[in-house]
Amino acid sequence: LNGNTHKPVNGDVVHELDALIVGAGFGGVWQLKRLRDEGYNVKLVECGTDYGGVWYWNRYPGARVDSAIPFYEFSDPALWEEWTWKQRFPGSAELRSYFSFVADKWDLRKDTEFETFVSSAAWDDNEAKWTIHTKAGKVFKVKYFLLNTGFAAKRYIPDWKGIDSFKGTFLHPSYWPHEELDLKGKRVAIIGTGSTGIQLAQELSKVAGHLTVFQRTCNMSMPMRQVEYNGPKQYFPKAEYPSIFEHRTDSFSGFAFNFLPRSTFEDDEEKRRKTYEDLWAEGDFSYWLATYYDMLFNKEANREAYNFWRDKTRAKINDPKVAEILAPMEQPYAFGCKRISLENGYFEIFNQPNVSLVDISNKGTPITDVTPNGIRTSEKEHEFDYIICATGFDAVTGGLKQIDIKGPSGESLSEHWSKETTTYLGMSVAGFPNMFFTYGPQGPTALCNGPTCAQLQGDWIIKAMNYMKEKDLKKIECTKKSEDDYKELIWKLANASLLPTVNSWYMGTNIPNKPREPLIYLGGVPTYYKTLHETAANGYEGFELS
Ligand code: N01
Repeated sequence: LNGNTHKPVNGDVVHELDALIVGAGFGGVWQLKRLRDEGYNVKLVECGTDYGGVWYWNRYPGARVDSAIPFYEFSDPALWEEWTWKQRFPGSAELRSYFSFVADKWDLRKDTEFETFVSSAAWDDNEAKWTIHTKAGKVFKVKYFLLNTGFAAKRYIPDWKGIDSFKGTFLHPSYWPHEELDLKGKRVAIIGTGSTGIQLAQELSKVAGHLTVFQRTCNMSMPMRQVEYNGPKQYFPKAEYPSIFEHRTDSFSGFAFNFLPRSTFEDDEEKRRKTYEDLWAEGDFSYWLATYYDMLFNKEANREAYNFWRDKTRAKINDPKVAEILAPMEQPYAFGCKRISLENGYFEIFNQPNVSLVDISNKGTPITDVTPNGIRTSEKEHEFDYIICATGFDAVTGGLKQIDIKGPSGESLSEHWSKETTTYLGMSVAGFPNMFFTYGPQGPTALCNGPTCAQLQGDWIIKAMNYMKEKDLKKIECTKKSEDDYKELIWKLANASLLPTVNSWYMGTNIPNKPREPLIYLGGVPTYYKTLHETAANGYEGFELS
């Protein structure tokens, strides 16, 4: 380490830095690059063995981003002028190659420590610094504690009885083995049909002897129009990139598209149908995030969007009983209020003889336990060699709460958030000075393209740190009032939409006993960006600086 070190009385070597960044995904990598450019003495620590964040961990077959390039990359010309993608929606391995390229280009490795899990952090008010401990016993003392742990740092596996008794292999996809698994001819179960379950099912249906998909709730997944590139030509000419990157923050979700400036029923049926067909044909999130502006807010408008999706989807499925489980005639929940996935032949796999679907909703045959041979539902025991538990994450807050972070009062972040999650601007918490996080609770997070959010929030944090430096200040902390007001805003925005009507990780309801609350800021990226800008322009309004 290049930072100053000294030995305190207890014998620990303490590494002194301006800032410690946790997490080597888009957020952490951007901050390391930017803070170093600004002259800060800073390190990045990561518990994996390489860069990539979710793409480091999620290497299951078929893992692929469903945000198109060039939106899903950094805006630095030093990168995009040289880098070319092989696919419009790159796979996990290509994304890891991209991160390696970025690390070399920005010379990040000398300031990154891998296999380093931050286990605790405590604020010392006298010194106005964080003391941070890693699992391996390393100690850092820093002015700023910058958490970029992402929304999916803590896996979730339901506590079914008998999991440990299973004699085959039980896997969570985000811990997929680095060596290839030979599933040829094997009996494979996938539990869960979120983005992960869908991507895995598409791939494993090609190799498994028999694949059984256990679905509790249908996924209103839409087609992904993949494009392959064999040379420098990309989806958009590179000459357009500066403008594309500049305008990412003008879009509700940090891409290039915005909702249509008219409501669903302003168009007659024919025009509406044509609009839906055009958006559908684009093959990315357009049908979700570039459709009529009232789709996420008005029940009837939402039903119209659902019905179009349902009919398109049912047309792909041969067996009407299977179609009724995958795309019910009666709308089961508000379209787009649970994360939409992009699929590539997912629904068609259920026409194959080696694939079956089990409805584990309350209307079907729920899972009762895991047995030595497989999975028991309320109907029967299903036997497997592999059980893949694609049941998601203690999303958004789980990764932060699993670190024992204590503010000056001695209260931990986990205690602070035990009944409800409170933040200011989705980046800071009252009682936890000089600590910021990105892509976390009450930011645009899940409704924002990852790199857009990483840059937007990272730049704001760095600007705040620069302001502190200029004014020779030591401590920045949001007030309880600003936190309370912000929470009210989060609820107000959510309540104006259909989001709270649906169970999903957006609302924290995927984890038993987790508070039911909106974890995402629903005002859209442009409004969020404006708020951040105004807060900074007003001398960091809502924060106490000393
Ligand atoms: O997790 P999920 P994920 N019994 O929480 C089911 C991003 N991502 O890993 O809907 C039975 O979405 C659960 O059922 P239900 C993306 O943002 C992106 O798939 O709660 N089933 C659901 O079907 C995504 O949203 C990409 O009824 C249980 C599934 O498990 C986020 O990561 C790729 C259950 C969990 O789905 C998380 O996705 C992958 C139980 N007790 C992920 N508990 C791309 O970019 C849960 N389930 C493409």
